[in-house]
Amino acid sequence: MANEYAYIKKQDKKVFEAITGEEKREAEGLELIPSENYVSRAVREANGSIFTNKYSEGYPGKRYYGGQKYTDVIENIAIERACKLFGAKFANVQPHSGAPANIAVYFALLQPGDTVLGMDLSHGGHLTHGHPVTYMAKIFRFVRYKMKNPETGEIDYKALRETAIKEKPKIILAGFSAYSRELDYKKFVDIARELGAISMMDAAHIAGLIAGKAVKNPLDYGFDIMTTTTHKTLRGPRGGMILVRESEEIAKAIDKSIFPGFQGGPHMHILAAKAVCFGEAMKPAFKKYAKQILKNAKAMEEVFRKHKIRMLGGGTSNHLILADVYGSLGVSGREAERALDEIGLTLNMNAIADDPRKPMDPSGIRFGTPAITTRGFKEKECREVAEIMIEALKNKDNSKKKKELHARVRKLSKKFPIPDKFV
Ligand code: DSN
Repeated sequence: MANEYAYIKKQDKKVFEAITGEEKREAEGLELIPSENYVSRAVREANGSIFTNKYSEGYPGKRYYGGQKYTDVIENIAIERACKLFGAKFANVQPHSGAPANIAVYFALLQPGDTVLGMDLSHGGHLTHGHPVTYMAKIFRFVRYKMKNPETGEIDYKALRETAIKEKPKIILAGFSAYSRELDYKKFVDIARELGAISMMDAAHIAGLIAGKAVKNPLDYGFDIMTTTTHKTLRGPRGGMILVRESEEIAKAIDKSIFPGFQGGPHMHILAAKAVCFGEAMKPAFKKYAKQILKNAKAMEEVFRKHKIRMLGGGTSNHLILADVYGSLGVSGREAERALDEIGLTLNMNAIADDPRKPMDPSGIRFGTPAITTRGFKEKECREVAEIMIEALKNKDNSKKKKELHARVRKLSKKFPIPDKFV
């Protein structure tokens, strides 16, 4: 470790130990949570920069505090790069994360009681798409669509259209956090246009794949709005962003909704890190990275198929796999998460479509390749990781076997250290 934490070390031993403990955990294990990644040193430097000191409510050229010479530079760079990367006319780069980005869109465009049509959480949607436990569900009315067939992952577009005709949503929302196939964007946009609804894509999981042109760009298919986080496949700092394809009216409503409607001052150090991350994502190396994420996920899929483990959607077309480990191996999602954690593989338990088990101990595990691809893993290493996972699950009570597998994980981690730079 460099002298990176010299001041914390002297000043606050407990925090220092937690930071260095996490550093070791990340270095020695392998990160398979599909919504996590390793950022570059440049992103971390910007994230830890002096801009954390500054208040800058408002937008470039229209702030409520003085001293904005450099904040405006940062925010303008971030906006310009975001628009270019995703082919959008407008970008708001201030959302603190993905949930606030989605919420700000709802408040920008809806009145209390208005309806949103989104993907069911248990079929891959996200909490902020109106799950009953969220505050948004108390304010707006959320109705749902599902997959037609969890074995293929195809969305039931016919039912989606019928529900839309019946429920008259103001927003038709595509996007997911546990879905492994590509959506038919044209169908969403056609239905929204037919019914005069706004089309919104939550691309949090796949923004990096879109930026790297490894998957289709929903904005090319006419989506009005695209929200995302910046810390998943996009490999940037923890944060969010809202892109508007072309409507100035929508963009203005969203800007007002973020500030002053919902958030206070933007986190300018994070905006600086977003600008750096977007700069990285514009480089040719990022395209290679995004494509490798998909190849690596496919390599893991092959191994899971070979071992006859059921995958929701029948496999993957993106960066993640949702495997029914309870149905296939009799190991619950929670047991699987724990067993794999013990050998240095981090992933998360996840409900599967129409899960017979409870959310806190579901049937599935969700894992993906964005982070290990950042470490330089190719198909060969990903196949090995998949084999290790399955062997560990089959031997979850065999401590000798698990020790052996842990050593293999350590060896791989050592061979592929977390890189400092990508461009
Ligand atoms: N927590 C994120 C994920 O893991 O998908 C989404 O909010």
